Amino acid sequence: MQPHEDDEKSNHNSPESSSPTLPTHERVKSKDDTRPAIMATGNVRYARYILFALFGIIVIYLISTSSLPTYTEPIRDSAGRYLGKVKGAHEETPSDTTGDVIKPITTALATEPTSPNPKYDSHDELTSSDPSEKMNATFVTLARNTDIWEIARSIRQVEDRFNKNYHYDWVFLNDKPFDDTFKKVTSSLVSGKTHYGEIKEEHWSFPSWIDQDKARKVREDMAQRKIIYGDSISYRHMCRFESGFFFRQPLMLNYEWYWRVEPSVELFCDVNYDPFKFMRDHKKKYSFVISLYEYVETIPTLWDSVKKFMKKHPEHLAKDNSLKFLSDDNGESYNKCHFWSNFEIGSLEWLRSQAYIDFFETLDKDGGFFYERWGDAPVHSIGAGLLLDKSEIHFFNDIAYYHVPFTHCPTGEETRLKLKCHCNPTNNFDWKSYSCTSRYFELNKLEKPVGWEKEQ
Ligand SMILES: Nc1nc2c(ncn2[C@@H]2O[C@H](COP(=O)(O)OP(=O)(O)OP(=O)(O)O)[C@@H](O)[C@H]2O)c(=O)[nH]1
Ligand SMILES: *[C@@H]1O[C@H](CO)[C@@H](O)[C@H](O)[C@H]1NC(C)=O
Ligand SMILES: [Mg+2]
Repeated sequence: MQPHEDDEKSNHNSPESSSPTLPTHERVKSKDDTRPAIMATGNVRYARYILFALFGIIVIYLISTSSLPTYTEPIRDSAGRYLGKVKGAHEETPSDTTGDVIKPITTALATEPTSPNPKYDSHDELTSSDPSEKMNATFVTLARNTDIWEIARSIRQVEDRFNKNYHYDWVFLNDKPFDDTFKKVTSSLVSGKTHYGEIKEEHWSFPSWIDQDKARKVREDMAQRKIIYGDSISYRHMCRFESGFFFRQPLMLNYEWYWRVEPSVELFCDVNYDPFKFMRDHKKKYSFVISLYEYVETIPTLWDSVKKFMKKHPEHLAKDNSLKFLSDDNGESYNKCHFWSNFEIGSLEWLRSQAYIDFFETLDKDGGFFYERWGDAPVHSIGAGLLLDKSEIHFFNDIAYYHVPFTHCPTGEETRLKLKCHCNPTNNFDWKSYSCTSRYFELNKLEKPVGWEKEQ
């Protein structure tokens, strides 16, 4: 972030600071030349030079600082101090402050001769969204106390790139009580309200119908085959919880929309519009930034359960669904494509719908969270793919994201420059062969962003 901010500042300053300097300097000279008789001594002349030079420097200083207040402040301060200041400022005039944030960006680009001359195209509606109209939405993070420094990194990026202008709440969930350090640090970083929930036993344990011996043997076998997290019980509870329970935690019932954030993720670009509002305004229910193929060893019979559900509940299947994103043989088998669920912005109301609950419960009864190692990513994705119309699933090209080991860096230089992205576009995963995003584009008859071929 630091080098880019510096670039932005020097780009912005150079035309403004050099243009006032030259005329000022010339004026000093010509004034002096026209009055040689009055200003006789060299000393007086020197004094005037110094005075004018000082005046010039002050003018330049005022111009440069007054046009860039929103950038210099957050960079200098530590997390706590930064928060204190910005919180206060925003509480007073939330819409004004956000106006300040947007204004310098547009003027900087407009006056900069070598700027890429950005048009606000599709972003026009987005940048103009009114931040004072707050959505009924929250960030949500499942974490352990030991994840504190990793989640702190994630929060700081989400705040710097987006939430410092919007102040959405943040819900933290844990199967154990959060400790004081976790609460102190996270609440100092989040600009909205923070809430901490402890997950009840039924949502983080083996259901009664699971055969414990069978489950244990699976774990032993997966450990031998070196399947990642294959021997872990807690990872399975986590996947089942994220698949079927996070959205019905008491704290989550207070919201309609969620944005999931995991420890150690990165956001590389500014998000200068409200994605929650975008989702509502465009009738979206689920969204993603990265898609890929699932590791087949973890879900060998998942699709059998899905087929069972489709037979049992045909009434829940959306008419214009995304079955073709999930299957290459009209539903006979699963092609393993899924949206990566460590990033999600979605509708809690949809997850709480009878359709999704029936879907989850059918899967849960078959026990694959424990007899295999079903992930919440394929579960959410198949749910979204079958229960939602395909127009209700959104791909956020402009939200740049990293979770080990994949990066989504927006395709299109114009977008990257405008949003002050610091990701390397050659790391973008979207158009690589192991990504399913091309498939999503083809199914939805979307035009791929200009320049995608160069990122294959
Ligand atoms: N409270 C709690 N949270 C957990 C537990 N295991 C995982 N999580 C959280 O669940 C989410 C997913 O877990 P991760 O360990 O990131 O799993 P992953 O993303 O598949 O794998 P990584 O590559 O390790 O990130 C993260 O937000 C974790 O903090 C657990 O046992 N207890
Ligand atoms: C937000 O949504 C929840 C869930 O639908 C609802 O109970 C709550 O009243 C809503 N809050 C506001 C402020 O609208
Ligand atoms: Mg993770």
